Amino acid sequence: MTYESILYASADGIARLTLNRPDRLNSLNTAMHAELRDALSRVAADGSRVLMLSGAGRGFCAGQDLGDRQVTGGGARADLGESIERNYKPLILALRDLPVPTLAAVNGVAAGAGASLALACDLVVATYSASFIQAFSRLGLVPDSGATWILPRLVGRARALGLAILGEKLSAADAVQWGLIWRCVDDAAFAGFVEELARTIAAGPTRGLVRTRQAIDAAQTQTLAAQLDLERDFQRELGYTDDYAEGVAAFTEKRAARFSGR
Ligand code: T3D
Repeated sequence: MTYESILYASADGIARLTLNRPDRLNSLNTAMHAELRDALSRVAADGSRVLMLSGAGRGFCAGQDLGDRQVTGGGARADLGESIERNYKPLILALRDLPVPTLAAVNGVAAGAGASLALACDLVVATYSASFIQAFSRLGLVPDSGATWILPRLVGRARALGLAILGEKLSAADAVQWGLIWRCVDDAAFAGFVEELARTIAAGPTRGLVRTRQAIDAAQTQTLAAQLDLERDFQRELGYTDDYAEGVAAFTEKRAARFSGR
């Protein structure tokens, strides 16, 4: 598939996926959704060990392209449920189920489903000048693309509702303080910081890191006993991996581990 709305390249174990409609703040249209689905299906197959998601230009992603939602004469209505079912739900699930760790490099504003896209990643880092906006209430909609699921889990009910009802801009610095994202960095240092982070993750025990994501997500709905069972099962599996053998050998030999993701 030829990409027109995104850029995708994989090298040195890092899959770099860039939303690439900068004049529309990388808002999501039907073509971009199709390209994202295609690119995400390639990530594991091309040997990548981490996915880095970012945006071209000054924004990360402004959510749904509202140019596709123009209502003329106040009469038109759209089946947004169909749009969620066809595009947003598969996108968030594909990201969440990706067999490699995911890193959102939020280079600018992330609004509406654009914020949800970032928050679906395992690590979210942002420039100081970036911001997060639950823009949905400005349109009379509910937060979507997993926002109602992830927001209260990350920041608690009071802050989730405040963000969702008021639709105000949350600065990257406040997003860190609130526990919405992992870290924010000076704009000038951002590119180098995310590159180094992506390299670190790609060189890590990526199979175990994905199991870690799955375990933490499962804990949202499980009892402690069920979670202990899941940890047992994952640990049993990981105990047979090359990465575990390498980790123990590296510790014993007092050297850095060389993980393979196997
Ligand atoms: O519909 C469904 O399928 C249901 C699913 C919905 C999911 C959603 O994401 S709903 C939420 C949709 N997104 C928004 O409501 C955000 C709309 N954008 C904004 O509020 C602002 O653009 C921002 C706060 C994000 C950034 O503001 P600012 O001042 O930095 O930039 P700007 O000047 O508003 O935008 C720059 C350009 O991008 C501008 O175009 P122009 O005037 O230079 O030709 C603007 O129209 C365009 N743009 C920004 N966001 C969108 C967009 N064009 C289309 N769709 C957008 N979402």
